[in-house]
Amino acid sequence: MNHPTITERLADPAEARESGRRKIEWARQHMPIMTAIAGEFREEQPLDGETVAMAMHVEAKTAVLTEVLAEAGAEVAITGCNPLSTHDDVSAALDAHEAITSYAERGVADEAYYAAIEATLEHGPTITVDDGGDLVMAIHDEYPELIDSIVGGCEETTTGVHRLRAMDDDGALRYPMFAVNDTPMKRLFDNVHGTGEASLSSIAMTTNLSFAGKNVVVAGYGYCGKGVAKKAKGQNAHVIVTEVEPRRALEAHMEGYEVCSMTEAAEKGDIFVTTTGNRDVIVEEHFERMSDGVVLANAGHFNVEIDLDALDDLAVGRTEVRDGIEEFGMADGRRINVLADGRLVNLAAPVALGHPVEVMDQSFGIQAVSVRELVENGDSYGPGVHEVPDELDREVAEIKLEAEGIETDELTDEQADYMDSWQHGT
Ligand code: RBV
Repeated sequence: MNHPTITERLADPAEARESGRRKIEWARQHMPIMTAIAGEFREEQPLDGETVAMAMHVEAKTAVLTEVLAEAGAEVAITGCNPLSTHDDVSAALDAHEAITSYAERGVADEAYYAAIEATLEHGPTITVDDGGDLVMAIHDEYPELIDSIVGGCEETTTGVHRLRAMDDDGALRYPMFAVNDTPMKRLFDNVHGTGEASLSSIAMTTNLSFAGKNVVVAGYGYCGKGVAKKAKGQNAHVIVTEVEPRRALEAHMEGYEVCSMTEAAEKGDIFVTTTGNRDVIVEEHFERMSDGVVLANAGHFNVEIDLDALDDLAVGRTEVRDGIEEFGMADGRRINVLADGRLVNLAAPVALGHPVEVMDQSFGIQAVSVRELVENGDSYGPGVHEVPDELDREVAEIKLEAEGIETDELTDEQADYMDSWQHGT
């Protein structure tokens, strides 16, 4: 195991640790779900003897999850799931914890990025926690010998779950994986509000431009696209949605958004945000139609939605016009600005902080109870993709409602019977 930890790579790890620690403490203060789960985990030590490997966006909220898993008795090895989303100071603060090793470092090239994933796996995980599926892929491709001792894993994001389902359909997935992304407590909040707010705030902070009065093109009207569209409308933009799925296109239409093809949208848009999870969403024919000064940002997991190779081919020059903004100059004088190298803007822009703390509290609350479930009942899940049991999702929702001081009604026995019965009519 010779890949260096973040501590070994930093010039002043002590200073970094101190700054990272403050970020983590701030996040933890605003994470009532994680605080409640941490209390239970410290007392009951459900992960005693387990080794958890994580590949996630290494910043303050993720650090809270990492520490809570360590507090539950696990040894944890962590690395990034995107070369630009790591906060080195947070990574250093995590690495200082006796049960945690962090290999995450911001801005590393591909080779070091994958070497860090391998270093994480050298710890011999019994549980994996992924955002995008890199650990699961590396295990199946290069470390299949680990599979026998792995109880299971958790996947955070839509793209990762999509990859896992494709793998499962091919009969290639060899251990149980929870689709954390698909739970209501994750997807209805993180994907919608988290992606919406964090993407727009990162774009605003990076460009210092307003959304008001602009044409904002949102590619994809899934959960993430809905969030981006709604928040952009809330900031007085004219929102244009592009879709490939007819029902989603109609849904966007009935929400009052303009819906058209990307070919048409390319001519109208001032700011473009891709949220599809697919590749080649904005390509050469679109770049050719765009106005001078447009801003392009991606909010999907991978940097494949905007065809940067084609844009580079068209460009006569490339200039970093502001931190996190690259201007591609076209032969006819138009300028096309790309944020954060086309990587997910809410995490990879230089000023990005990731999703708001409150939504990550929910997502990571589900991660924590899913890991606990794997340890407690892992034997009952076969290889493949599994839904997180609904009672775990409810458990996390109830902790949050209590923390917010929100009371809900309860079904009476008569109501519960009524809902379960098929015999009642008029
Ligand atoms: N995400 N993590 C953060 N740690 O700040 N922000 C967003 C953070 C996750 C989110 O859950 C989404 O599913 C995934 O990043 C996409 O990679």
